Amino acid sequence: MLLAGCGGPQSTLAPDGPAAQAAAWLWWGMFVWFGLVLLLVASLWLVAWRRRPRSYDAEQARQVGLRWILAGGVLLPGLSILVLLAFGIPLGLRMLPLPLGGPPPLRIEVTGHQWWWEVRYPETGVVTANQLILPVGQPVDLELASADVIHAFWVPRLGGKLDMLPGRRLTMRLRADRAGPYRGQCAEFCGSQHAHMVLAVEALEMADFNAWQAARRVEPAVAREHAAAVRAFRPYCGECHRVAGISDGRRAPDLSDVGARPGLGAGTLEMEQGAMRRWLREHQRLKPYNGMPRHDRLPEDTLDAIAAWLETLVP
Ligand code: HEC
Ligand SMILES: [Cu+2]
Repeated sequence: MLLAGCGGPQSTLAPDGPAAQAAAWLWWGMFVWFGLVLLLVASLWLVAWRRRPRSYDAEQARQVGLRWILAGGVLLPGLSILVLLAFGIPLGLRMLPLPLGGPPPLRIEVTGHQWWWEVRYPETGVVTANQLILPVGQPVDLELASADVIHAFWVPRLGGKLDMLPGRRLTMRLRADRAGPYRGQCAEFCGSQHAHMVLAVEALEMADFNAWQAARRVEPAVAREHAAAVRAFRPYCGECHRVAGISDGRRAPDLSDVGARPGLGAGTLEMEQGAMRRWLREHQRLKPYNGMPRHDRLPEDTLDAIAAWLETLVP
């Protein structure tokens, strides 16, 4: 059980990029150094325990006490902090968005909402939610912000953690060295559904990434069997949600590619058979107090028709 945190999709100890590698080194450095300090203190304690007590007069006792305070309370912590700074500052520099020699890195805007993630690619105008698609092997500058309270961006296998603050944009540079899914999680308590604020990260080979961006710029045509669902969606759901070419709501996750997401409700439901229908009917039970009202006004078969259409929205 003690080793359970040492692996898996969200482990800092399984880094897959330079920023995460630096954080992992720092972790191991701290582990070794504090292990040594623990050993030292525990050995001193054993020695003190086994030794016969000596008798001091008041002045000697003051001297000995002072020596321990200086060594154990000033020197040892001071040295520990110096070692950590000497080790940590160069590693920290690797996480900063410093200018590179070549062309500037790809920019992606990630905004935290209670309780979902908005993801924008300003260069192409592509928007998605609750998932972050990255190219492999490329440095990426994530511009982090919040629309309401303080959230924190953290994909432990790719990099450090950075707060997302209302009214400010902070930049984090990441690079994923391997293709594949990673898991991120809001890392600053942001309300009752904070735990249901998972970010599905997917690193794609450059060609696949470009293909995804290109596919996302084509507005999907609506098949005839979904026309009624779209008519019901546009005036009500469309107030909050955007679907490219259909509606332009900005208060809720962009749904233009919702059918291709690995989950719904930022990690609340896996995207499996029937998940969309279940989410639309039961979202306030599955994720209480989330920002979407109950859809009681809509007949259930309309809701199911909308779910069937949304499932077809894949890039
Ligand atoms: C008042 C605004 C509002 C309205 C109206 C609204 N939604 Fe939502 N919707 C939200 C918010 C906010 C979320 C994010 C909830 C969360 O995960 O915390 C959401 C989430 C969703 C999601 C999950 C997206 C994802 O990636 O996890 C789907 C699907 C969805 N809504 C569909 C609909 C449909 C269909 C309708 C109309 C029947 C609708 N919504 C009406 C605000 C709204
Ligand atoms: Cu949070």
